[in-house]
Amino acid sequence: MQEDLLNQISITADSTTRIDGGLLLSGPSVTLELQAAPVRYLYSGWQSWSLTAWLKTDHPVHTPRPSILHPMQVDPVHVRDRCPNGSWYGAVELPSGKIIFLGALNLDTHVALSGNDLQGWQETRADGSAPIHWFAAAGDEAEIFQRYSELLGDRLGRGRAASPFKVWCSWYSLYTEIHEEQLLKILADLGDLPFDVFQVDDGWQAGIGNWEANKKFPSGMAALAERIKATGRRAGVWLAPLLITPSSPVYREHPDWLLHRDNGLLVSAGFNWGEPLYALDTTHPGSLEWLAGLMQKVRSWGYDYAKLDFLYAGALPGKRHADMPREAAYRQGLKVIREALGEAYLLTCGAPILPSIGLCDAMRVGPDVGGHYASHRDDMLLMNFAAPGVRNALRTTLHRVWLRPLLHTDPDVVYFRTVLNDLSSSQKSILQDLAVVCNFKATSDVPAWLTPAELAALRNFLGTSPAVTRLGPQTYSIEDRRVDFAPFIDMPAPPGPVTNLQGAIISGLANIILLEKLFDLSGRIALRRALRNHPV
Ligand code: 9PG
Repeated sequence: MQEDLLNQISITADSTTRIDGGLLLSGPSVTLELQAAPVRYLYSGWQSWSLTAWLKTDHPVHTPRPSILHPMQVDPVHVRDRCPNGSWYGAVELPSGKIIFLGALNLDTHVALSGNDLQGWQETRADGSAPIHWFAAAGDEAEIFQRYSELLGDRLGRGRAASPFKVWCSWYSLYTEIHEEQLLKILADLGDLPFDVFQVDDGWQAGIGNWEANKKFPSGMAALAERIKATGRRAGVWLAPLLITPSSPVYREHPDWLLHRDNGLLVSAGFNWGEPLYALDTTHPGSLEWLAGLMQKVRSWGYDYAKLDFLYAGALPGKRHADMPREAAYRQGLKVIREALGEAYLLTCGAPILPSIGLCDAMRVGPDVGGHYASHRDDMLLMNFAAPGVRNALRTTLHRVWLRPLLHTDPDVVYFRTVLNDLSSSQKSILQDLAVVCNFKATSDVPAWLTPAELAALRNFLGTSPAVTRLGPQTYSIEDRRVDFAPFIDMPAPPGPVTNLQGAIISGLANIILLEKLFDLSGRIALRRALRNHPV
């Protein structure tokens, strides 16, 4: 049946070979000429947080706001493309309901729908690089992705097979307001809850690019790892190793390690922590050596679970010490990191998807969750679906469950608490169901914030492994319950002209660095106040 459909499509490629489940095409650019105008397009976001979803083709292609966040939320190279498009792969749904898929088996590739042509091409070719291969298929979405994941795994490798850990992560309760004494209190309060990993998130470091304990961790990071391991758990730690901020020593001492533009200025990797962000050039021998040393240091402190974040920075477009395509350059850096981490478990986050396959054990496959479901500001004014929030996280994660044979798919944390949380009980449960579908369980809930019933629900969640079966697109059975995620992940209708104008104004303000800093500061003040009212 699917072969028939592919026979009806005229294909332009250097070569076409029939393989199990579809066609193997080769060539730096290929085209599938479709017979009818598609009704939906499967957008494939570049990195963990980027929107990935089936969207209607009669919706305009939107550019998320504000642009200052583009490098850290989407692929900045394609953010203003007007055709439906995505990184490495794309698919269309024809009016008949049939799905046609085109996916690259090489990095630095892109797919777009131009008129009725589904096109794939490689952005940059390195001299003498291997031929580019593509998988083209038609038919059932789940079967197509099953086959695509096999082909990718054969080329890029797979994570180490052991089952994922149950993780307590500090971020979604305490954010950057973590300190030693408070984390030790939580560690003690976790008691015999079956967490395998206690993961210290952002907030322990002296600075981004300055990976030493700050004043809030007076005993140091090795002592903390020791205390964690004494409870029988793995010690986990967060780092953003490929980011450099102006306040970090690397910025002052090794400007040549940073990713530059052709005009000699630095490539922006976004804006966060009240500072502009820059990227390490992962082809520079100096930065590679520094990265390996950093990973060895973290290992020597006793951490054997690394959440490495903001990794997209290594794959941004720019001028590199060694001239090579940006994703190949990133992969070279990740390989060095992986080797230096030895046996430690590696969770990648903010990571370009295909270039990370085979070099990590787990990957965050959606944007951050948060104590809210969705926001008018992000959905309607900014059209930003990479922003933190449960609906954004559900939507993108569900479209990436197909990666499960290749790595552990991290959907981000779930919540059981009512304290400092606006989610309804059905929103909390659907998020818990997502974690079960992804087979990755984590929370940031502070035991002291949980009622006895919430604590019992958390214990039950961690202690059980319900059977999951996929029933259809976005529908699963979990034990004997049918769970339909579709109503939870609808895309809001595009904004009207007035809302759009309001959004443009807000976005313009958000692009002003001083206002970004104020926004950051006001967030911190609100958080401190909330934490004062809710002691851990
Ligand atoms: C720590 C956090 C947590 C979290 C990560 C990541 O687009 N953004 O502005 C953006 C900022 C932060 C962010 C995601 C997106 O969160 O996903 O789990 O570790 O960093 O700072």
